Amino acid sequence: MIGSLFVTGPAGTGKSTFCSSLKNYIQLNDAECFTVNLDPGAEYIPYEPEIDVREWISLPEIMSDYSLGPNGAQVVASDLMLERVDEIRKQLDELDEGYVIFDTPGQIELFSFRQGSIQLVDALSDGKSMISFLADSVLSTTPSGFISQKMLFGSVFYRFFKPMLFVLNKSDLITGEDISRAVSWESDPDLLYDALRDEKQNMVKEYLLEIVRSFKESELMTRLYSTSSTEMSGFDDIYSQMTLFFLGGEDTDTAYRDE
Ligand SMILES: Nc1nc2c(ncn2[C@@H]2O[C@H](COP(=O)(O)OP(=O)(O)OP(=O)(O)O)[C@@H](O)[C@H]2O)c(=O)[nH]1
Ligand SMILES: [Mg+2]
Repeated sequence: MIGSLFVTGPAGTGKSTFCSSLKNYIQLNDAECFTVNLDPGAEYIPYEPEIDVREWISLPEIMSDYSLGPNGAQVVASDLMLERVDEIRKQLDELDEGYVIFDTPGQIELFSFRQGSIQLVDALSDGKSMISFLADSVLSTTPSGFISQKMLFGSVFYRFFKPMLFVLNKSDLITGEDISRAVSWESDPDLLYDALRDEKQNMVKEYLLEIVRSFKESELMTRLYSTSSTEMSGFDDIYSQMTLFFLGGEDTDTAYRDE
């Protein structure tokens, strides 16, 4: 394994399609790349995963065995995935050398908020791994919406303490101006602060301004990458960050948990 990337983000932000597009992009650049579906509840995925947890875990079976509804069954499925980690690992070890992209469940809390996911990520990575967080592009056009995505990003970061890629996915749905503005908010929190002060959100303004202040003090402000699977854009930046991290170059990982 050259390196692993876990693709996270809120439901419907395009995670599975992103996995598919990134895999295609990497293969077009003459590197091996494999995909692993870690979403037991996926009904349709837009790529052929080399490894698929649905081989071991069936949501309909969990619902009937445990008398659970779909959400309760997803929680049990997340825990059962941990019990299958050796089998997933065995299949990973049989793959050729290459990048491995992991698609995670639609409901962000099932993967990103659960303690067991740390063990899962560690067991399925060879030391170094990265996590991408796909933000909702339309939500991210307003300062308050951007902050809501950033808070979720922070929850994922503080769960895993891994190098993160903050991605404005489905960027084709918003204007070039919206993209530039969001990118500038990420690189300069003062601009986010000023934009937020101008937004008519009086009830919560003070609270959100405090959050931006705390972002400024933290490691949470990184860099925002925009991607679109529809336009096949932005994957060059994602891939170059992956090669930089996994194949050397700059030492980008010293602040993190497992290095
Ligand atoms: N416009 C646009 N639509 C996209 C893009 N990527 C994915 N979609 C669409 O968004 C919808 C959801 O895409 P998925 O890839 O299934 O998203 P997901 O985050 O994996 O969804 P869940 O796993 O159910 O949370 C599908 O209809 C995709 O065709 C994109 O870059 N641009
Ligand atoms: Mg998906």
